[in-house]
Amino acid sequence: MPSTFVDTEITSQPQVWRLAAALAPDVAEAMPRPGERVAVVGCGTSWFIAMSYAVLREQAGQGVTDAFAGSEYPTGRTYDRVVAISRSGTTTEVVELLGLVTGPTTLITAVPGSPATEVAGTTVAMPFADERSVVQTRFATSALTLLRSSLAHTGDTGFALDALVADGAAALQVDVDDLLAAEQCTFLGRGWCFGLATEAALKTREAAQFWAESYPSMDYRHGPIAIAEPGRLVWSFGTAPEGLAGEVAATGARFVQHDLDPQAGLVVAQRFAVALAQARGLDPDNPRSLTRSVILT
Ligand code: F1P
Repeated sequence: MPSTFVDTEITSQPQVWRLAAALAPDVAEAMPRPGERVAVVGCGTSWFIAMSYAVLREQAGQGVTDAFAGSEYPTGRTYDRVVAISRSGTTTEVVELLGLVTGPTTLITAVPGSPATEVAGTTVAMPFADERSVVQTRFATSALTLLRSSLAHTGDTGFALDALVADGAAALQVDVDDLLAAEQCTFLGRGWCFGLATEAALKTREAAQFWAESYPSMDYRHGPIAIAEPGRLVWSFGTAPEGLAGEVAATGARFVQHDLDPQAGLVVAQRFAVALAQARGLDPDNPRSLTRSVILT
């Protein structure tokens, strides 16, 4: 199998997460303070990372945190800070929104000097997490690592970097080959894991043109379970609701779950997406119809 940029980027994640976490104390001034009302925005993968962080920050008791797609930010509302996540810093919705917001803004990006940095109040740059593949993997998880580390600096969240890195390394060893014959996958998660499930589904659609869906785990019974049948996967991030594994098994679908930090669990799904793409003869670095960022004219 030819080596791809995304393979290298996926594999580098545990090491790059350490770099992202090490940045947290240096950029504390740019990050949301406990008690602030915060909106977190991004597009595509960056939005899903925003969703995960928003739940984690609220659960940590650090203040109201809402996540929006860049295009859906409610301009009538007032927040103490807007945090934008954008690997490229060129995504039109994000650049326009940062130009529009009058209060404090923080941009988390891989690229210093991008158009978004020119309109952001403060920029946190992580060039070490940038990627050659169109499909995002390590920038997204590194941004999440920075955000999780920042929360841990301002409160007791139970976040342990060494445990995360160890789980990330373990995720690189999980066998995904026996999943590749599946014809469909539904990813599930509760709380902050719903953002991860949504990202996992996007990854398999982007990289492999594969039919993948995502739902909050508890909502899965409210209709989507009708899709489950033999030959399909239901893949859960984090602890699954009581009884769900059995209900899925009763449909004949395969229930998939890994006993890892859910962020490391996402790494397994990234590897699944890339392996699926390669099994289908696709180039996961250059998916059809996609570009590194969406720049509207
Ligand atoms: C966001 C993004 C990617 C997506 C696609 C288009 O980019 O939506 O998540 O995979 O390639 O761009 P960015 O704002 O994080 O650079």
